[in-house]
Amino acid sequence: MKLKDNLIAEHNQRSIDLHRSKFEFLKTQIIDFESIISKLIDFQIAIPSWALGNGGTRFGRFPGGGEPRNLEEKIEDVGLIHKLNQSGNAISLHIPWDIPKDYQAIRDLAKEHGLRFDAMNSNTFQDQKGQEESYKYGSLQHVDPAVRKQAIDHNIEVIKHGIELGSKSLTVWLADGSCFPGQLNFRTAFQNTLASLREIYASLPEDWKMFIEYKAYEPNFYSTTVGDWGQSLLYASKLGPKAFTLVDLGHHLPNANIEQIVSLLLMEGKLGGFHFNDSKYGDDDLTAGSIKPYQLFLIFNELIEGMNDRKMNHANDLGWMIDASHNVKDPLEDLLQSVEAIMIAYTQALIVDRAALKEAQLKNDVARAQEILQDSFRTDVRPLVAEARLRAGGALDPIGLFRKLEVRQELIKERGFETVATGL
Ligand code: LRH
Ligand code: MN
Ligand code: MN
Repeated sequence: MKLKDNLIAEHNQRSIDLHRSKFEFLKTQIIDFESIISKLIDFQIAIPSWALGNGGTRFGRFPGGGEPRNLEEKIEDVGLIHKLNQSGNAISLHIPWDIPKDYQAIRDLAKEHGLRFDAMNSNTFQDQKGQEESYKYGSLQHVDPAVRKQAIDHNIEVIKHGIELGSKSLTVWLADGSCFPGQLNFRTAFQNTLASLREIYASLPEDWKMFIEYKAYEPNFYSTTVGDWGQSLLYASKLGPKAFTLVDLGHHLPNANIEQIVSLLLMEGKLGGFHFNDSKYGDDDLTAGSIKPYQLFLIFNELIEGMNDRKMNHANDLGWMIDASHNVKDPLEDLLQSVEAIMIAYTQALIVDRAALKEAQLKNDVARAQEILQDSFRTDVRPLVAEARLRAGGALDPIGLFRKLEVRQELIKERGFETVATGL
């Protein structure tokens, strides 16, 4: 299903007056709104291929129908999101869930939708049909070199698919770890993993990055071999300049200070990118900003401070991606909400009075520092985000238009209700 440009323009026309009055009011409170708008237009968030259907939990799955049945339909769904909000111009693939059969056709389809291929994700956390060795006791960490070799070869294969599609990065997330004390030797597991990662690293093209994603627990419940940012940073530092740490917001122990982690990784030049989502308890994979929007803002506050300090390009120098799962909402609506929440947090962080904050910090004026941050967080920047979307050709109200056009109903007609779950 493809949306026509005139539908978006007509929809915008209906609410333009209300938008204008809100925007004019906000303009009076923000000094450099034009430069913020151009930053917002440039800022793009990649959509994971596995988040386009209903994920479910280990207790069940309740599909809403019309889910994409193959890579082509996943690209079409991301194209729909991008058409509506003009902020999601990339798709991140997971291999083997998304193996392209015809590279040229896939590249052409993505181009037609204005999309590029973000990080490629390898999968050594599941056994695939016909696979010789099992990952039950780990992959890159495994005590058996044959299992490690199989996992290394898989990652190299993923890089090859990525090269064909024009991707520039590989994300390695490992389920490796242990469920019980004594199950493995921590140092051997680390060293095996490092040696395996070195072989994968050696296959990276010159202009590629490797992202090492950490996770505190699950599916292993006693230890994880890339369990936190410290361990990820160790691997990334030992591997070399193309290796970076990837922060998935749901992969920390409760109450971790993620903004501080982000700040220090940036300082070390080792922050690679993000998997945005939100959580209350664990790796809940909920809509970004739905539970802890202040945390999301504080993360962006550190990002902007650190990126400006290092003269980094906000849009291109880090990998921005969503990693979410949807149990009770329409996946496309949920993803539109996540992108919006990320854009809002980014905008709120852009309007922080940095000179005043620095002054407050130097004077140990704690109350003033808090006022400055909360003043930005409590500013309703939605008209600014909507203005950027409007100027880029997107819809003023993406979810409103999605519903008005009955996109989901159309997708169900096209693809059926009983669609197969692809991916998680
Ligand atoms: C692991 C994870 C990782 C995987 C994705 C499916 O919890 O966050 O990024 O690739 O989920
Ligand atoms: Mn993730
Ligand atoms: Mn996760």
